[in-house]
Amino acid sequence: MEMTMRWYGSKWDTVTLKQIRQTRYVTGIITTLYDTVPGEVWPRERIRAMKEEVEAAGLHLAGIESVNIHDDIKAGKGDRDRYIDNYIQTLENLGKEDIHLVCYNFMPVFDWTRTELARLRPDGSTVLAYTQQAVDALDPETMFTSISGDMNGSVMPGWEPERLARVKELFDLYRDVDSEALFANLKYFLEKIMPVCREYDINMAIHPDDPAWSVFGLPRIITNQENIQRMMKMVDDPHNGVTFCSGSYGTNRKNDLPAMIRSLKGRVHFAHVRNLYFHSDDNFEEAAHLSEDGSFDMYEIMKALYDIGFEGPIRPDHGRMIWDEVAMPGYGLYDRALGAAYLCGLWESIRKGDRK
Ligand SMILES: [Mn+2]
Repeated sequence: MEMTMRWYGSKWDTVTLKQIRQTRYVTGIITTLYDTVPGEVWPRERIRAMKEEVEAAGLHLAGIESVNIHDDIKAGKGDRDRYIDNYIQTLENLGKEDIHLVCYNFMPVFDWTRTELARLRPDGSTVLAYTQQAVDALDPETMFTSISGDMNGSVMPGWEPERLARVKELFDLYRDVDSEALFANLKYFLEKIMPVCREYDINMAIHPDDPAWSVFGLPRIITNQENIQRMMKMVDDPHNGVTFCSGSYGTNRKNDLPAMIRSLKGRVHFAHVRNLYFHSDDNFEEAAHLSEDGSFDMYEIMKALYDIGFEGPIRPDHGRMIWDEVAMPGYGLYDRALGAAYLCGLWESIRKGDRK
């Protein structure tokens, strides 16, 4: 595996590539062209410039998170074929620049959803948190306003202000899209892009829905072992794979995370490993990566990745805000660096234990 960290680009991120390199644990960068919008073609020159910037800092560009999917594709409407052609062109440009991993999600309207971006913990750190009660008390527009107003001046991925203006319109677009239609639209998309993925050996890694259930009545399908197996089988190509995100699948406590990883042997192309602490089934907060601080057995998660022969990039996911850092919620340097060090330590002990 390669330890990586998500980075939004020098124009947006409070963390520098130099700082990431100095963690020493992290050698790879997961990034994106943050100022592109879903549906547009990523120019090859900009991809090359992004890669050169990462490499000039002594790091390796390990993959893209994300190339976002236009809502017309997810809803199966309007100009989806044109947007799929554009997506294929972007994949081709990435492939020509020797980039072979693309993370994406297929969530209608909302990306990941939290109801608090800075819940205070007893030690004075703050974390992202979710309660179903808070979601049930909000309408989608209020949700958007409250999330986008609480980001330490940053723009959160998936919560860009341009989207707020379109929330009503987006809900209309998905009015008659149920889970079955969403599966069909995902299949349609994947079948169209697989040839270019095969040609350039690009691994597509779908990110699970977060939380792993329907919010505001919108369908969500990448939520559990049964659905993800259905997705793997419906387009049965190794390039159709997953981002295994423990913090997203783990929102549903019925999901057995190590067992899910083992069922996805050969199809896990990217891993997000983080921990959650549950107050109840639908009230959770993002904990330190350390097993004891949350509800997941991080050793067993890493062991399952090791046992399936996982060789892709792995990254600590959202971190707590600690040591008075001011950064994009979830994306400060300090706690993610602690997470990276911890995950590297687990990996080394698992690897060496295996040799005995
Ligand atoms: Mn994730």
